[in-house]
Amino acid sequence: MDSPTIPAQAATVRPSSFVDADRLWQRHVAMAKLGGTAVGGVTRLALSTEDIEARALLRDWAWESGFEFAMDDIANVYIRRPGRRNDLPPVMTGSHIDSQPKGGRFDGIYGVLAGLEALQAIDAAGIETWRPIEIVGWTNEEGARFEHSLMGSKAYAFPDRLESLLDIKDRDGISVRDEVLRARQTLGPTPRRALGVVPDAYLEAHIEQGPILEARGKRVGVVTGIQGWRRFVVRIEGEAAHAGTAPQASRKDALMAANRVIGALSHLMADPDDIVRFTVGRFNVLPNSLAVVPSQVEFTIDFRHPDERALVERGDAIAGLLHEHAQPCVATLTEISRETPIRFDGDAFAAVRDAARGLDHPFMEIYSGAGHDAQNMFKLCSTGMIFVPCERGISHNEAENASPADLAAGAQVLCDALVTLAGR
Ligand code: HGY
Ligand code: MN
Ligand code: MN
Repeated sequence: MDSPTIPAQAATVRPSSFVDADRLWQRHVAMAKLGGTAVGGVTRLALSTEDIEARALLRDWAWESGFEFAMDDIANVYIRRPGRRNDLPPVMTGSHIDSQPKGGRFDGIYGVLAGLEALQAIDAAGIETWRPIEIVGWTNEEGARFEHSLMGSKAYAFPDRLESLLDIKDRDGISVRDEVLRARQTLGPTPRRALGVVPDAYLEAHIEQGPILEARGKRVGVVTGIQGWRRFVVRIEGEAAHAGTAPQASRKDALMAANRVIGALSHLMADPDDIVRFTVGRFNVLPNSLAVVPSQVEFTIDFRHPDERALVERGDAIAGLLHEHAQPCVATLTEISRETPIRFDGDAFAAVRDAARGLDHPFMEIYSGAGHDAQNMFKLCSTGMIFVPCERGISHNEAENASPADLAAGAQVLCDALVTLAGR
């Protein structure tokens, strides 16, 4: 059997030296037009028209660059550069294409565009890798439109979940299945990629979405792990009544009950060390009319922690508090998503760390507060992540910003780490 070969040139010139910061930046600028908002942010909700257009743009760039393009049964898209041994499992890298409503230009799409830039740099360096390298653009990482985050990578890592994920509907009753079909029709004949193919390794580049790298003057973060989360939907059923006539004592006011519940939850989640993350991010009231006692409230809980024990203990206490404080209304609690904290190690983590060491950019190890598709890929293979700073740590916000030089530095680390992994 042949052994992996890398041309002599690569021994002296790192492929990362072919990363083109301006090309990478211009692609961000072009992508940001798809769903671009008036103040420079992006609303590119999962499988919306803009999100489907982004897939078509990625396909065009892949083809222009001479790479293969494919899509799977949940509209994750793949850009592939063959290796010498295409029967071997690929090394994969990527991130998500969708954004939050009024989100930023870099959250997610950076990891896809950095992957494409890395592939082009590897091409320019004249390197033939042993394994194929695949860039993936994941569907619905955010869970904003279809309330199940990390969806595309979940279907990839657990293909038996595909059908139930496709059945999830947005608030207008449109299902993921409907929109995947629309993506397929819009893109036209596209090779179909199978879900569940176990890669040799997975890397993901992402903006940090927090303030640490910038504050410490680092250009690159070698990610050591990701905290876990539990996410719930709470529904409180009360009774509509006339605001002018219904006596206070006999009311079943769902909003007042929600107010008591959220107060109790804030107490439960209080943490002097500021490690717990607790958010009520969506809140809906019915009938939402000035002179009517609210009959129903629905809200979400996003609770995160790096320690699984804390997730279990505080998370399991939510139900009891809810029933106690919602009275005389009736409350139901549904856990819609749960992720255990993870620690990166092994070959993928080492490849990122060694690539960062081999370049001149200041770097540090960093733990991720935000969730990423890497959490699902971690269940399949050796996994690592690369962070770059974002201005003032602002993310999930239209003001999100990152510098061309920092974005390029992260793409360089990705590029060298991919060549190492794909050469094994
Ligand atoms: O919410 C998160 O951490 C990620 O953006 N899904
Ligand atoms: Mn993201
Ligand atoms: Mn996000």
